[in-house]
Parts: sequence; C-alpha cells; structure tokens
Amino acid sequence: ASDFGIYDALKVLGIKEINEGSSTGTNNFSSGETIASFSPVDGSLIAKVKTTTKEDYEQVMGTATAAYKEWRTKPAPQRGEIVRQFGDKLRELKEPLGKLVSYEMGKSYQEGLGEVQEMIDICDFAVGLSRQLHGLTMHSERPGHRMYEQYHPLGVVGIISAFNFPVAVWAWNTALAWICGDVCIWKPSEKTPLCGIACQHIAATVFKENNLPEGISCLINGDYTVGELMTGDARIPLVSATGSIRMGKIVAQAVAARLGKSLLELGGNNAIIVTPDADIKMTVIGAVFGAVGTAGQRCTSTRRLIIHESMYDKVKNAIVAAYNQLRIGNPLDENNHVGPLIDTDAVLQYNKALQQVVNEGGNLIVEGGVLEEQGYESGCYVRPAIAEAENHFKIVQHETFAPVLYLIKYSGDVENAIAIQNGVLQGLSSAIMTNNLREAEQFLSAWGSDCGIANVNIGTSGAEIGGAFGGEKETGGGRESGSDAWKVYMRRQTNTINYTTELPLAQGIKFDL
Ligand code: UN1
Repeated sequence: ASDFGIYDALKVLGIKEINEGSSTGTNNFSSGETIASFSPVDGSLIAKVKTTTKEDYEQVMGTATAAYKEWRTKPAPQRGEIVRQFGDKLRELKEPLGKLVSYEMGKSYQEGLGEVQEMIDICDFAVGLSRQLHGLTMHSERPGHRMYEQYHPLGVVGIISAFNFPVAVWAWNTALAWICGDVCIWKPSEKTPLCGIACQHIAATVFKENNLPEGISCLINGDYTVGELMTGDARIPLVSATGSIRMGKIVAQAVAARLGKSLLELGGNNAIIVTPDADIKMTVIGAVFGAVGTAGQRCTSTRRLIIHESMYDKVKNAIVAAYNQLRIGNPLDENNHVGPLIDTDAVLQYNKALQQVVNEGGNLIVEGGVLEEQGYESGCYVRPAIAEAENHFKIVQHETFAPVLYLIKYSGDVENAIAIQNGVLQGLSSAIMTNNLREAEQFLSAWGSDCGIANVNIGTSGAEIGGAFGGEKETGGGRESGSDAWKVYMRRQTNTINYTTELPLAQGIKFDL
C-alpha cells in the first residue's frame, strides 16, 4: 500500500500512530475499548481508535452544549464564512483525504476524490445558504399587526453515518447544521473510524484558527451502543442517521419515544427501466456504473434492471460483455474498476444472495465468486454478478450491499415496468432510459416512480448535492443536502407583533373587560 502514498496521506491528515496504540480525535475524549481499522484493500491494520464510554459522552455533550451557546449568537453569514474556510481546507487536502477514504473504505481513488468533492460542493452551497435562511412574512387579519416567521438553530445535532460514504454524508449534514447555528456530534461507522478522525482534525483546525470552540464539531466512536447514547438523549433535538433499514427502525423508534426529530436516509432497491426507446450505449454505462461502482455499496446502487422484452437480449448481451471487461483489484490503482467489499462479513452476505437467488429459481448469467489469487489477500474482493430473476423473489426484495444485479423482464406498456419498479418496500432512487417523451413523463408523474429520486436517461447513483437527497417508504422519508433540506436543522417560529394601542383578538372574538 505504501506504493500508493497512503502513509504520507495519513501523516498529512494528522493520523500519526500507525499500527500501534490509539489514534483519537482531538476532541473526542475517548477512553473506552479499542477498535482496529483494517483496510479491505490489503487487509492491513491501519490504526487503532479508542471508543467513547458513557462518561466520555457526557464530556462531549458538555463541550457541545457550551459551544452551542456561543455559536448560535454568531450571525449566519459569519458562520458561513467559517464553512467557507472549512471548504478551502478540504480543497487543500482533497488528495490525501480521498486516498484515506479509498484505503479505509475500499472505493476507487476516483470515487474517493469524488466524495471529497461532494464535501466541497456542500460547503459552497452552505456558504450561499447562510444568507438565505428565509422565512415568509404574512398579512395579519388584525390592523396594525405584523406577522412573519423566522428560523432559529435547533441545538446539538446527532449524526450517525455509514461506512460507504464515510466523509460526504457527514459533510452534507454538518455544513448545513453549522450555518443553521447548530453544533454536531458525529458517530461515524466503526468500520471507517479514521475517516472520522481526519475530518475532525480538519474541522478543529478551522475552529482554532478562528478562536472558536472545537465543540462545534464533536466526534464519538464505537458501535451502535454509542449511537444509542444519542438516540435516547433528549438534549439532542435531531438525529440524522444514514444506514440500513434495520438500524433506521431502531433509531426512529428511540428518537420518537422522546418526541425528537429524526432524519433517516436508509436502504434503497433502485431500478433502471429500459424501454424499447432506450439508448443502449447510455443504458450500459449507467447500469454498469450503478451496479458495480463502489462495489455495489451505495444506497443508490442499481440493484434491478427492468427491461422491455423486445430489448431484453440486446441489453443483456451488452451488459454481460461490459462485465467481462471489468478489472477488479486495488482501488488505489486507477486501472481497476471495482475494489473490495468493506469486510468479509459483506462477502458472506454477497455469497448468500447468490445462493438464494438460485434457490428461488433465478438464473446466474454472470456467476460472480470470491477472488483468492495474489492481490486479493484481504478476502474482500468479489466478482460482480448478474442474475435473471423475478421481482417477487425474497432476495430481490432485499437490499444486498454488494455488486449483484437482477435482470427482470417486462412486457406491454411502461406502466407495467413502473409497477415492478414500485413493487418493493424501499423508495430511494429510480431511473428510466427512454427517448420517448410519453414514457418519460409518465415515469415522472404522480402515478409514476414512487421514489425520492427519479431520473431520465441517467442511472440511479451519483446524485448532485444541489437537490434534496433521500427517499420514501422504508428508505425513511428524510431529505439531506440541497434544496430546502436545511429546514430540518432549524426550528420555525411564528411571530405576531402588535404596533397599535388596542388589543384586538384573532377570529374577531370579543372579550370585553
Ligand atoms: C449513499 O450511498 O449513502 O447519489 C449516498 C450518490 C451519492 C451519494 C450516495 N451522491 O450515489
């Protein structure tokens, strides 16, 4: 791995104690058990990290609360200026951070850089937004009265993020939360703790340079039990959680039990509909990148291709031919298309899915398999697989976080394809490949795709930060990132001001004393 400059990258990011002892964030007070971060790229131990105990957590909460009192008094555009500086630091550190993401998580270096670019983009977005936290003004029904609404910060926001986007999802949340006047406590995935520490260091530097308390950004480490400290904590008005549907249901119930707010961004079961009017070349690029990019570990990864029977063989053959060209290997080597899965547990799930689709009557047309030769010693490299299947299969209904693509045939009109596409419990991303205006507009209509994201002539993954990101049904209903997603990080207040010497009541009610 040293050939790829990973150790230099770690040094620049302030992660010093490689392969020994602990490497903790500057403000995470962690004193609990140690977790080790292994790279799925080559199986080596990168560094160890101490986890957060309940007592540590109380200390973190203390710094966060104190920081909030200061941060919320700063005018929003000034908070935007801090986020601008944070974005500039990310620009400087894009390569080392992209490299760490690639090495600790296993996605390609290009995608690691892309992820840091998403962070930079959301910072830019947040800077502009810091002057646009608009509320409305209304006309009062009473004379000499003024009515308007304003948005105030919420407080301490909890962020739970997943291994697959170990830095960008935190930034989507935190850049918005910060300009809104909130402070954040982040629990990154225990599978990618070093990405968390690197980001914490970058944020801490910016706060220090501006004489601001580091508690504006706090890091806690560990597994779900550490996350539970936040979900059950009434001092955290909003918990934003990204991860599995299973996790999301637990988080949602814990937060709802104390009537807190949660923002959930959970699993997808994303499909591309390929109609008789599809452009085959575009379809192949969109579907293959969607299915094998990030080794199928995006919540937006393409899981299902719903192909019109008249196009079925043509599309199938083109996709299989593309799969035969795929190079699988070290994601830091830019010649490779597909890197490893996150760990051997994920490999187990991948194997199970392949077994199950066959058991349910599916037909594996690209067999897949675990790679074992030289260069694959981590045991996490698998071949992307394709199975012909039916939508009602249990395994097709389930999100497997691995490069397994299901081909499903439809006949007749596009409504039939839409019914299949909507016929799952998840509702994140969806796409249609067509040059037919009627089909495209039907897909986008009220009786079309039921997902939070619906694309025409684009695949299911790779959304830009400017739009609101998230999905319906078991995907959890949350929206992060662009558009007006910022509103969830603030509390709305309606204000009515009387500038007369009378006190008329609303609805014309008379109450004479
Ligand atoms: C995720 O997988 O959790 O749209 C986020 C995409 C990326 C984000 C994915 N911009 O694929």
